[in-house]
Amino acid sequence: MDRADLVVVANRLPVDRVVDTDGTETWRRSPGGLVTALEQVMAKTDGAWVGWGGKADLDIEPFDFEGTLLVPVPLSAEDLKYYYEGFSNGTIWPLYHDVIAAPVYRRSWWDAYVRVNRRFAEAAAEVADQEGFVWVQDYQLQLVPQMLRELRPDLTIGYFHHIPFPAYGLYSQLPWRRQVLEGLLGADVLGFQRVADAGNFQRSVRRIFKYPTRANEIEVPAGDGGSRSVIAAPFPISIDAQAFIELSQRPDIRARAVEIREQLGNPKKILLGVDRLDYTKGIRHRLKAFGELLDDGAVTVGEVALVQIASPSRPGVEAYQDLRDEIELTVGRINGDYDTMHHTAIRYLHQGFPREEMVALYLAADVMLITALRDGMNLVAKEYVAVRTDNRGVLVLSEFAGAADELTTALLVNPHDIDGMKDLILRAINMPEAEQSRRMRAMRRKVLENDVEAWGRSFMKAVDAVRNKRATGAPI
Ligand code: GDG
Repeated sequence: MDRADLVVVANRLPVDRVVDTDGTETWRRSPGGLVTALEQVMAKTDGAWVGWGGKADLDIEPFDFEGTLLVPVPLSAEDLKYYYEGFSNGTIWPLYHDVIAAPVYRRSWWDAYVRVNRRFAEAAAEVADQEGFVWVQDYQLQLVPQMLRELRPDLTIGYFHHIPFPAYGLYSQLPWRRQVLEGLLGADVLGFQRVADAGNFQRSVRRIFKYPTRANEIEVPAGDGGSRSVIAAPFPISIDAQAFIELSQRPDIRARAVEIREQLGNPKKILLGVDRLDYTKGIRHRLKAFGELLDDGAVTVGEVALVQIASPSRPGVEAYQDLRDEIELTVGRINGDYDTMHHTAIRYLHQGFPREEMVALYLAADVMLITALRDGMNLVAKEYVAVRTDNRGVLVLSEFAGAADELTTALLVNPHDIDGMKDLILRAINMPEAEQSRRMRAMRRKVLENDVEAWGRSFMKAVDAVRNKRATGAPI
């Protein structure tokens, strides 16, 4: 097998399997954000990508896709149930999002997590070139850095954590808290979304292992009696802002934005929510605030419409099934109380849409509502801002989303404070254009300057610093 000097390891490969009308199976680039985020980094070298192919028991040989070697990792139905739906999304996801839902601690899930992480580490060890760089992605693979270091001490290893890292008081619940930290500390560079996430991680390391830390560096004892320094720092992820701007300029997409408003019955103000259907996103809180505004008579159906896209997510996990039921009951009640023959209060769509349609929705929306209870970054916030080239529109943004650290001129909201959220929604609906423009301009500057390419560059700069020090034999 060809070896690669840059290897990305992620839960999923960056492609989806598609079956043509004649029954032949091909691969298509997935629309996901991670793919675009890493595209520019990958384009510069002969890269490989290790990940699951998207179907249980799919066991196929590595293959080339548009210049990248894709290395499929087979996962059985049981692996998916225990490692993916179980430990990743039933234990780590809720624990790391401040226990919004109760994490479940099950030893059989942990065993599967260890087993599957080892499989990913072995696949990466096999494909990485001598002294190459391996970049591990996200919470499903926290043990891979250390496993990989043991297999291949010559490699430089990076890890990026897309979700929050919780405070020690919560993290310490995890029965395997030592093993997970050891796994992560196998990396040379650990990237987090916010300053607070990197800080929480460092504090957990200090509390559990007593390793000394200085600024972004952690001194980890090495086997030879010496030590090795691990960088743990914030690298806030971003979007391909230019690609979104280009879409927003397309005449067909602009026409579609106008059409969306017409199809909603030409309300004066369109409010929009776009989320994976996930309990971290605060969809229930948003609906509660909007429902109360209708009850109070502060907004009226026909004048204001809320469009809520809730893209289907993790349907195999019980908490997601319950959330869906709860949201659909609430939407049904509100619409039942307030819809007319011509207008709806909430246009709720439990569907995924092409990116073009998402951009048309962003263009149509006067107010974007992001009310996550906890969110690593929230790319939707940055996408909305990027496409508002006329500097109009209002972003209501949760303080608990990573994006709030950068988009400081959004209307920042505490989604737990329903009265506060109602006030802010009204303020957004009534905001004068001059104020919209002042706030939006500042946010657009941030997103355009700190796009995903800049994110990749800054992470790679930290990696190169480690590699250079190693090459010159200087202590890291
Ligand atoms: C995790 C972290 C962090 C959504 N529905 C559709 C669709 N989307 C796209 C959005 C956006 C992406 O999916 C969602 O990204 P978010 O950042 O909002 O949230 P998560 O999925 O939870 O992502 C998060 C992120 O990783 C990156 O590090 O920011 O905090 O939780 O790009 O536009 N895209 C299309 N159709 C849909 O129906 N085409």
